[in-house]
Parts: sequence; structure tokens; C-alpha cells
Amino acid sequence: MAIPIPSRQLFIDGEWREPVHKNRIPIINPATEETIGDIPAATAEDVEIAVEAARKALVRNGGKDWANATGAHRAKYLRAIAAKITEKKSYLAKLEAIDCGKPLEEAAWDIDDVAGCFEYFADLAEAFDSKRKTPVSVPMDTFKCYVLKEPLGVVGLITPWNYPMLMATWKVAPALAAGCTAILKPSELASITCLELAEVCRDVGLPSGVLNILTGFGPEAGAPLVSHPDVDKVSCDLPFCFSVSCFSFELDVLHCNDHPPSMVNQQIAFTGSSATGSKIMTAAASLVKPVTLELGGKSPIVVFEDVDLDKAAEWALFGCFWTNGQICSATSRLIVHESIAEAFLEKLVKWCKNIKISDPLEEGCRLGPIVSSGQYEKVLKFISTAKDEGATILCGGAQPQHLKKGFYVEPTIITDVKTSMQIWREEVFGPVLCVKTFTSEEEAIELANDTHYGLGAAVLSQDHERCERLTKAFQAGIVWVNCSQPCFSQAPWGGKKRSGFGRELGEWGLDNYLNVKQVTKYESDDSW
Ligand code: TXE
Repeated sequence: MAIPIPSRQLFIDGEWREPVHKNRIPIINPATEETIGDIPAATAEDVEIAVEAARKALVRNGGKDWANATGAHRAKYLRAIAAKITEKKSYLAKLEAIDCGKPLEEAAWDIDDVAGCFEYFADLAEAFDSKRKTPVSVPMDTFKCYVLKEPLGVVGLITPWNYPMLMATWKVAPALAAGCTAILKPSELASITCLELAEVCRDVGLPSGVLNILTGFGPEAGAPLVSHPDVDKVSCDLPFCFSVSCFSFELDVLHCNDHPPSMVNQQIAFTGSSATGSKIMTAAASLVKPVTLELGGKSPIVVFEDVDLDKAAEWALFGCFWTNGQICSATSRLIVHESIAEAFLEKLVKWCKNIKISDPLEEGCRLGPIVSSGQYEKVLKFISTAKDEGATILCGGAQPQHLKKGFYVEPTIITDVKTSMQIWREEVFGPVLCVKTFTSEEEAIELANDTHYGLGAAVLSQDHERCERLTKAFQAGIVWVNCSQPCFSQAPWGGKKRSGFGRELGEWGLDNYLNVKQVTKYESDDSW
């Protein structure tokens, strides 16, 4: 059953705050096409206020409140956030399903993952206390060297709409665990649960300014965040100001644990399209600001002739149609051995016809609507272009007959695909699977790697040595063997080629928000 959508403001410095220009963006329910509420639209002026709040939170009370606090101190807040999210799970899952159109059951898994991710980074924050300072062995006795890990400073986090709360958490949890303060800019297409995260932060008493949440459009709210110089009042405190000449001063600071954190840097962590990722990288380059980019994909799933057809069909469908096909890692290019292709496709088509397409809140829903009218039109255009280019729409390809409203697209399988076609080369971000066959392992590998992207890749086969060979041959950041899509907070996530760089989750995720400082001390009996 639908629920009322809370009306929220921007979350800045621990408080709800109306955007300076008082503008709002309507929330459209993709299942009904109705306007069900609105969210605040931040602009550069709001970004300015939020960055200032985050900067103050970083250094408040000599940094003792956050950046210089122990990891154990920060972990208490992360655990409290996780507990509150678990308490509100059913409510948050409903909001997520309504906002972005994913089936309620999948939204509930997301909320579990959100809580699990906060818990996991709470563990890492605690463990970090003993890893802050690590000795490094150097070949000269007169020098002692160690590495000090410290929070990067104020970080900007820009996230998409397909996993609104989870993608935000993948960035917020490690950033806060590391001792950074943050400004989160969720997607204008699905921000409701991110604003509820703000409410959770208020409930658990997270120190004000540690996390600020600005909803709004990319160019108006995201771009000013990326290009914010953030050094106006603290120019001498920039990390790259520390040269050899202030080395001894630096040592003194580092030995003093309760000194205010001296860095106010900005790091940008982004998940979204390759086009926007490229713009963000360009804007960040002029300020030499570090970025991590998790971008699109066109991931292959290679199915060999020795598979159990039923199990393989389940993974192939799940790998492409989960979250309505709107996953950056969706295994949307099926590369199947010629000898089983006919039987395999017959099974896939039969099962596709049984997938329940409905309002995401309806019991048993397996496929909901596409997030917005714009994305819906885009998916349909991909399908019509594939047809125009000579491909065959084996099943689906249109809006389901029984649904008169909403941005629904049937699960679609496309064959007779050529590697030059748009449907083979570009990310659709909808429930569309395109298929090619192969006869040799070499050909399968060549087809799998025939993409500018490099996020995920899957191989299904009972031959373990063959799976090992493909694992090594895939040009991807994530490989699934005899499965597709499982993801764990403990394991690194990210791509290569045009799928971006940097890794989220696991210890790699925490490292994204830490500066590695080399400290070398001269120790000699000789007096100068
Ligand atoms: O993405 P954008 P959109 C892909 C997918 C989809 C396409 C377009 O193929 O069809 O991207 O989706 C913010 N400076 N993915 O338009 O524009 C924006 O407000 C700073 C893959 O939603 O990349 C939002 O918060 N920020 C992807 C975020 O960037 C800017 C998931 C993502 O929006 C900005 C989603 C700017 N100039 C879409 N312009 C994945 N990798 O999972 C926009 N934004």
C-alpha cells in the first residue's frame, strides 16, 4: 500500500534548511506517473553553506568531535545509524520502491545491505585505530620512517538513482569511518531515502555538519560541489602545502594526537553515467582534486555448453533484469555456446513471459517501472534502433499490455546482433538482454572483451580450469563465476576502461577517504 511521502528540506549542519532559492523538484511515481511530493533543489549558494558546515565539523573542538576522534568513537555513530535503519526497514523499503520503481522485495534487500554496510565500516573504523601509524623499514639506520593515515578532509559524494540509499551508503559509511566530513548530492530522480538518512542522523545525534545532504539537479547542485575550491580561509593548511621545509613542524603536529586536523581538501566520489563522470573529472582536474568514478557498463555473461540449463537461465535473467535492468554491472550481453543456444533461449523466453510486471508494491512483483519518463523513452529508443539496424526482438520490446500507466518495459531479449550495433556497444540501463553465440573459448573471450566498458563479467561452466582462464582473460573489475551480481560490503567494487577507476567497499573503500602520509625522521648522534 502506498504511504505518504515526507516533505523535507536540505540537511545542513544538523538541521533542515530551506534552499536559498526556495525551489523544489517534483517527485513522480514511475508506476503511476503521478506527482507524489517534492524535494528541495539546492544551488551553489546552498553548496557554499554546506561546505562551510562540513569544514567546521572537521576541525570543531580541535577535531576531537570527528576527524581526530578515535575510530571507535565514530563507529558508535555508524552502528547507531545501522540500528535505526534496521528499525525503519519496512518504511524505507517502501519509500525506495515508490521512488525508483524497484520491486519492494529488492528494495528491502537494499535496506538490509545499507545497514550491513554501516556495520561493516563501523568495524573498519574500530580496527583503524591500530593501523593509523605503520612503521616502514628503510635501509639507513639514521632514518626512521612511518606511514600515517589521516582523513582526506571534506568530501563530495554524488550518487545515482538506481540504488539511492545503498549507493549513498557505499560512500557515506567509509567517508565517515575514515574521519572525513561529507556533502552528499543524491540523484534528483530518487532522493527520498537519502533525505530519510538525514533524519536517521538527527535521531542518533551525529555531530552537526559531519554529513550534509543536498538534493538538486546535477548542473546546479552537483557541479558547484565538484568545483568548490574550499581553501579560502585555510590556505596554508592544504595538504600539498606541506613541503620538506615545514617537515619538522609537521612531525610535531603528528605526534600530538589532539591537534585540529590540518587538511581541508575535497575528494569527489561519483557513481553515474560515463558522460557525467568525464565532466566531473575535467572539473576536478583544474583543482587537482582526487576523484573516484564508478560509471556505466556493458557486462558480458559467457555460458558454456556444459552448464545446467535451468541454473544458467536463472543467473542470466537475474543478472540482467534485477532492479529492472538498471544496474551498472548488469550482465546485458549474453554470449552463449552455439550448441545450446536454441534450447537456452527457448527457456529464457518462456521464463520471461512468467515474470510478474506490476506496481513495485504489489505482492510478487519481479519487474517494476523504469525510473523516469526520460529513461523509459531512452530504453524504448534503444530497442527500436536495434530493430532498425536488423536485430530480432525475440521477446518483449514494448510496454506490457495489461499496464496502461507507468514507465514499464517488458523483459526484452534481442538476437541477430552484430558487434557494430548500438545495442551491443552501449549501456541501455533497462531490462534488455542482447545475445551472440560462439563456438570456441577464444571467440567467447574476444566477444566478452569487445567493449569500451570494464565493470563486471560472468562465466558459467562446470569446467573449473576454463573458468580460471576466463577470469584472467576478462578485462573487468569484477568477475562472477557460475553466478552474476552478488555483491558484498567486504569485497572491492569498481571497474576498468570506461567504467571508471578506484574501488569502493572493503578496505579499499576506506582507503579512498584516507591520505597516506610518509613521515621520515632523522635520528643521529651527530650534533649540527
Ligand atoms: O546519470 P548522471 P543520469 C547511466 C545509465 C543512465 C545514464 C543517465 O546509462 O541511462 O547514466 O542517467 C549528477 N556535475 N547510469 O542522467 O547524469 C546527477 O544529478 C555534478 C549509470 O541519472 O550521471 C546525479 O546525482 N553532478 C549509473 C548523478 O550525477 C552531476 C547509475 C548521476 O547522474 C552533473 C545511473 C554535473 N555536471 C545512471 N550532472 C551507474 N554507474 O550505476 C549530473 N550530475
